[in-house]
Amino acid sequence: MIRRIDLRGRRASEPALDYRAVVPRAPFDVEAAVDAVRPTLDDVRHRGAVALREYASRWDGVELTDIRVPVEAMARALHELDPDVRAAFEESIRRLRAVSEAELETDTEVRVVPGGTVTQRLVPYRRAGVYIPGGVAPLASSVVMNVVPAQVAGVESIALASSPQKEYGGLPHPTILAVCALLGVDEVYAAGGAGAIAMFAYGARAGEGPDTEVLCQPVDFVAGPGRITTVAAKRLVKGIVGIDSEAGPTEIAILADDTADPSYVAADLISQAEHDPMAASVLVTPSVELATAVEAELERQVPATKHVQRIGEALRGEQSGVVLVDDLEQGLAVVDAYAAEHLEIHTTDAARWAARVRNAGAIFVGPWSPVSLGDYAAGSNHVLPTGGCACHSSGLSVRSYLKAVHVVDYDQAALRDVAKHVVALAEAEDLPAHGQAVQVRFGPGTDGYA
Ligand code: HSO
Ligand code: ZN
Repeated sequence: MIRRIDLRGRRASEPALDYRAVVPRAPFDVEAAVDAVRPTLDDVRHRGAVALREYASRWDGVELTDIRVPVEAMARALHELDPDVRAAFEESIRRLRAVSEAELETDTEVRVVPGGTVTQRLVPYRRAGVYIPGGVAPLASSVVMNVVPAQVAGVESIALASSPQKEYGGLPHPTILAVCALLGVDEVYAAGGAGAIAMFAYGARAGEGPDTEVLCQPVDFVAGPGRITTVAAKRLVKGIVGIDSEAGPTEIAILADDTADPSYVAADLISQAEHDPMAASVLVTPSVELATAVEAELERQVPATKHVQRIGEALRGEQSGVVLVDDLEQGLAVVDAYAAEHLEIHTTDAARWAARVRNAGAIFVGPWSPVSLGDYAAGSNHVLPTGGCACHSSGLSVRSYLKAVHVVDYDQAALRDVAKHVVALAEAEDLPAHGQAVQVRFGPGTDGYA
């Protein structure tokens, strides 16, 4: 069901960095998809809604008259939402909002010298576009995860797109629409994948030609998960707009010792395998007994799951495995090299091991903090870096929707005081006009001259 990778005894000869080469990793070649989506982006850029309607017909099998979803559709979806599911979303929103509000940083003003300050002002993007995939599993929880931090950051205009569903008369999935209503997002489009990303980046007109009315204004920042084509489209528009980190197939790594409960470990490995045949489930343990017990649990639990086919494929895939290590110290080096999107720690002193982890999208400590809790209702965000990107990137948060602007405010005396240094540095770089721009403010013979 799941392969074993035995790293025992190999630590001395291989520094931690080499573990990157031996840990299992899903092939996810975004570059290969870039060329395939480029024509779609150009098409939407030039033909706006006309192109989006053609794609809806070709890819989603629906004939759309309107790409923009009427607000009544959102209200209706919320009205029809199962009350238990509504209560669950409300709690999920409440927790993430509480965490996000606490994370909102304030501006920092530094008085560098008397009369000279530099302030870092945090400014939200004016307008953000959120894309939510609507296909196999309509991830309505991702609406919460993308929209709540944007709202807390103060983004004043939020547009959301999700692919039109034949089953629902060409509207996005009703649960997605209901969550939009719960969050007060009223600008929603029935547009999928690369087409939606192009619409956000370039804006789109309702018809062909520059005189037709605008369907969607361009945004400053695009967030949201998607298939490889959506990721490729985001890579192509990066620079025209800001984007959140590129998200590939989901990953879970579990660092566990012999105190771990094999049924919990197996269930958690299965939970993320449920997303995608390409999802990665990795157990790292020094305990052969635990490894054997977890493998037995997988054999027992997987056949009872609803999505047995894709779970089986994910667990059998080259991206998944049970990694045997000499001890937890080596295990820590391995999980750090792997840099999982989600890392669970099931060991004695789990919090102490967790504190030593450098690379992970999010860390789940102990037996009562499974990844599924974080997926829905912990208060943390489930949009996290995958594919080893946790070495350099963070999960989505309020900070993702803010940019920092330095505001420089010096008075005459403070500028005069530093003028000679500015002039010296300008001359060292052979850019004397830079120095002159300071010197011109002070007459000859003042301290402003070098
Ligand atoms: N585990 C996914 C998020 C998700 N799970 C949404 C269920 N719904 C990536 O972190
Ligand atoms: Zn999940």
